[in-house]
Amino acid sequence: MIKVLTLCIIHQGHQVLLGMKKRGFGQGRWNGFGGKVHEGESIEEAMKRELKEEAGIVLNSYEKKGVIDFEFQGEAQILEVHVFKGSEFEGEPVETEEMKPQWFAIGDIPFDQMWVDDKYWLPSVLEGKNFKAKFLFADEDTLIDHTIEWKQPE
Ligand code: S76
Repeated sequence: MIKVLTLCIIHQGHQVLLGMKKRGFGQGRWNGFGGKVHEGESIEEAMKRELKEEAGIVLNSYEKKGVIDFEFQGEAQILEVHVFKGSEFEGEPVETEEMKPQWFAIGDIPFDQMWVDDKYWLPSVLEGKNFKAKFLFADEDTLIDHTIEWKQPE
């Protein structure tokens, strides 16, 4: 069983916009914005909808950067996360029920308060690389194994 999700990191100049997840999966961690792709919706439509819902912004420019498969040991479901990097948007990021947005300088990204996989892929994505990865977790805090394939942007 595969669940398809989106994840978008907003990157402008020397800063990234992350959100503190206030409830649900990943609560208490800084993360990109995203969520489940709904039936009848494209992956890109879902990515933009989630940014509007979670941060109150309308995205005008973005690039697809890769796909990550997440597996949690003992769970049948694979999370297939489509990763985007956004740049131009309209509106001011606002706190919503789900997320509290905050800008971070690239050198101050709070990796110790993020999903443990992020430090493996986010820095290179911010440098412009594309990738495909798999991460196997034992539980939400424990990474068992991973593989990452880096690709030249098309
Ligand atoms: O960067 C991440 N965002 C998530 O929502 C989940 N990583 C991750 N790993 C399970």
